[in-house]
Amino acid sequence: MGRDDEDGIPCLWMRGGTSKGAYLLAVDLPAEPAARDDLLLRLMGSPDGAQIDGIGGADPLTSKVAVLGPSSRPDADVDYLFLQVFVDRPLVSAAQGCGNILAGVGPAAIERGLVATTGAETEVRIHMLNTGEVALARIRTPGGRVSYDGEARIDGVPGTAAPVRLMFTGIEGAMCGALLPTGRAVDELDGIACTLIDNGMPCVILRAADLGVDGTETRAALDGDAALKARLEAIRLEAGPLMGLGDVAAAPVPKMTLVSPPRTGGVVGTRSFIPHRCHATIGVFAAVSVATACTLPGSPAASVAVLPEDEVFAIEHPTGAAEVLIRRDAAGAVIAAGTLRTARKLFDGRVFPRR
Ligand code: NQM
Repeated sequence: MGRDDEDGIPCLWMRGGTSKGAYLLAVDLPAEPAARDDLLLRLMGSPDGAQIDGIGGADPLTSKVAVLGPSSRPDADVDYLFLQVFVDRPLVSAAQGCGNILAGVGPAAIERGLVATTGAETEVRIHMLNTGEVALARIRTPGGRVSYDGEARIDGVPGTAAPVRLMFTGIEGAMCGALLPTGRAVDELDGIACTLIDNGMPCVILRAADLGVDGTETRAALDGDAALKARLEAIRLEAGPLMGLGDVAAAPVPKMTLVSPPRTGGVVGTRSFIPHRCHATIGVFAAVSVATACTLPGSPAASVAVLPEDEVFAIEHPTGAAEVLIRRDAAGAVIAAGTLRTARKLFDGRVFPRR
């Protein structure tokens, strides 16, 4: 039992995009990963489906941690390690990044004095330790303070808030080493055409119709479909080694994303499994990976997608659409991506982990 268990740990509880999590400083946590993860499990209240004895929200989307520290590379301002704390398993994983929690990193880094403001808007270069890439975030900072209020709206979050613009380059193959780790836009797994892709997030992308659903079902309906989930998990376990991720039985990646024709004027419809529960919306890097798959001729996503005239890809999800910006070169290859998110400071205090 460490001193922190008695005195509490400084913690910012924030909404980042359509997720929520604890933003902690590396200096306040044990340096050794096993001890750190043990602390985070106790802090979130895992393993327990209700996370009743911790601050986790009993959902993978609200059981997230951002660990922040001074940048370890000269071309960035802050280091960000994302950790997924499993709800009902004693597991903490760094095997994925998170673009939603990323939206809160700039504000949290400024709040904690890791980054100084530079005017009405502050650009924060975020070194994403999970993948090694640097993301660029633009944060509103009038009068030297983070402003959370504003006019930006994202589907899945009620009301409006200050915009957080995020830009990424060089994220292809972030975890798998290549955009298409098998070298193909289509692989057949368990008789289903799949795209195994990683443009910031390892994803397996399959047509909903090929699995006997139409892709407009609610999150609850899909979560209740045990046969569908078993089939998806079988495909996922087969995909992991093919994607260079090894045995993924205890890993949160790859995500499994069902695609279908767009219904509300967007590019494509999605239902994303992360990986064992259906997402309420879709992850940021998952949306970038899906958008990229839509541009690959012959892929399951391309077969149902309606590509936009411009760079804005609206990726439809259960509660609306996530807009991602996809920049392509003359040959059609994706060279940069971005998105608009919002974030909000919900609570700043000390958290007392269960002993
Ligand atoms: O794909 C959930 C989320 C995410 C991850 C998940 C994310 C991303 O919505 O970048 O944002 O995929 O587990 O927070």
